Amino acid sequence: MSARRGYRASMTTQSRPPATRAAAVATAALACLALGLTTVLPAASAGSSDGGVSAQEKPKKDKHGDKGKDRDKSKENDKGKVDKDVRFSTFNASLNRTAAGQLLTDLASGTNAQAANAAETIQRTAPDVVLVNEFDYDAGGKAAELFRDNYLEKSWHGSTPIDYPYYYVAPSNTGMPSGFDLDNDGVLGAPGTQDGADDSLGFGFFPGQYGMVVYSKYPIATDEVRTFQSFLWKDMPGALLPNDPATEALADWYSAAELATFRLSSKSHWDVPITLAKNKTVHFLVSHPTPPVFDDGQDDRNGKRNHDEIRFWADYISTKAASSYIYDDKGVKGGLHRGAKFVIAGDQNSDPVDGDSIDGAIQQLLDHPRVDSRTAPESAGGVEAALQGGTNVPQSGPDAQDTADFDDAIIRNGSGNLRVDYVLPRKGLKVLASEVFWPVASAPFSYLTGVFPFPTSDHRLVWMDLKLNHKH
Ligand SMILES: [Ca+2]
Ligand SMILES: [Ca+2]
Ligand SMILES: [Ca+2]
Ligand SMILES: [Ca+2]
Repeated sequence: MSARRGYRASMTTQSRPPATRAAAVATAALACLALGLTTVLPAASAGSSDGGVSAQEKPKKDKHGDKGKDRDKSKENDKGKVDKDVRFSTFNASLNRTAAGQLLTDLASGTNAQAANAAETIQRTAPDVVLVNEFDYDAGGKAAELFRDNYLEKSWHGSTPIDYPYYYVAPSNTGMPSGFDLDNDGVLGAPGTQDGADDSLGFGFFPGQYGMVVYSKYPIATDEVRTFQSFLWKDMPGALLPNDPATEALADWYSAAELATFRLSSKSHWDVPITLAKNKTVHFLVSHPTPPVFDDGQDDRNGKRNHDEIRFWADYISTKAASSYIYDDKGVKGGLHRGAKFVIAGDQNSDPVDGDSIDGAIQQLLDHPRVDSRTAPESAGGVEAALQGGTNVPQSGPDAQDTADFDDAIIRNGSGNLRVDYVLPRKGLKVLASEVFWPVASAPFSYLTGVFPFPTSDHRLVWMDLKLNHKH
């Protein structure tokens, strides 16, 4: 979901070639391992409609002669030599729909223009590992497979199809009935209504709306994935629990009974270990904290939840003491072990200086002693888009670092364009290159980003190349 909607047109000037990259190298076909893994989640909340966790490996295809132009000379071998970099990416692709099952229908058709644009955006930037935010969840992982088979593996406007042998999806708190009147409007919202969406464990009109999926060219250690969908907000020490301003008691927006079921994550938080080679694992830490907006009133409960959803990863990668309160959906306690490599990715819905998130929310990660945030991905298109004016004018954040094209109208309290999508590596992982995929209007592929109403998404794909040895 976007922080804001509504919009004006943009203008054109300079041009810059987008990043391109060759498809995967040839590999012999492997035996098909169709893993229908199911994880039983603890019954931590009323009305849970959690489905199973899905992950899949599929046989790799022979792709002889499918090399194309390589952005990196070190990739010019296809003989199994080690290459030097891995591209991590985050992309809020707006592959959410208004009704359950609609995304499946769109993806099954193979002809949905917006899905094709989302796929082409991924193809043109060719990440090795990508988090897709706003991707409606279904229990069988069917949408993830249809998007891969019918869109990512097809050519659009002459693009090179991209092959992801691995993906991971799991349930989301969005649209899951809480059984409580969480927005305190006096009514328990019915499923599928606006109030039902507001009263859900995470904002959503049906279970799984605005979910997410990870695609990878490298194996995902599915057995070692940790999910934090059921972690309760109240179990975070010093949680910014919202206050009902109409009462004298503090931090009482949610009743004790509500807090006993209220989950921290508005969607889910996943630690997805990516196996680059034997004993070479990178933990891809992904989430999509709630926008700090909507009908909050004085309690700013979405801003506070956003802050603490971001804080979760800050604690997870911190000392044993700081992460000791954390438990995952299997009941395993604690954070990431100290030596582990990680990349944090996602639409964090927080700009470092502009927008409506709580001051310091994203700095919990940007200024974290174990995170290297020195490289902020940039684009020329973000600079051009700031000419939309309005709220963009008084903003102080660098326009080149913006990743989302939000409403700029001051009269609507539009947030303007913001930096909200991040790929943040652990300190010590060398950053080789990075970009926000946002071509200026006159440049190739600007038809993928466009202007409101957007052809693909109001967010831009962000990628970062990290120096990491790996096979093939
Ligand atoms: Ca309500
Ligand atoms: Ca109060
Ligand atoms: Ca805008
Ligand atoms: Ca901005």
